[in-house]
Amino acid sequence: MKVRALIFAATLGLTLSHAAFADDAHHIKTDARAATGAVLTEGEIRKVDKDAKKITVKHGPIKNLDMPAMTMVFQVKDQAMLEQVVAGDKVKFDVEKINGAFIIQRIEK
Ligand SMILES: [Cu+2]
Repeated sequence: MKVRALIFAATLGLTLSHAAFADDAHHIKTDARAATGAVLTEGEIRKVDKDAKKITVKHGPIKNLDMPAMTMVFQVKDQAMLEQVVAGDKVKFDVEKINGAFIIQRIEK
C-alpha cells in the first residue's frame, strides 16, 4: 500500500508544471484533501444577502482554488447557510468552483 501511495504521489507530481519541489508537495497534499473532502478556508463574513442568496466574505488564501486572500461574493449550496451566519462572524468554509461559479459547500463558525 505504501508503494502504491508513493507511485500515486509521483504521478501527481508529474502532472504538475510547477518546478519547485515544495510547491509540488503542497499541491499533492491539496489534491489529496480535495479528493477526500473539504479544504477549509478562513474568512470573515462581511454581508449576508438573503434576497440574492449570496454571502460576501473577506477570505484568506483558498488553497484548493489557488486564490489569494480578498473580499468577494459567494453563492451558497444551501440557502440555510444564509441563516447560519451574520456580518462580523469569523468562519471556516469550503468553497468549490462549479460551472464557473464559486459556491460555498459548507460553512462553520
Ligand atoms: Cu476570492
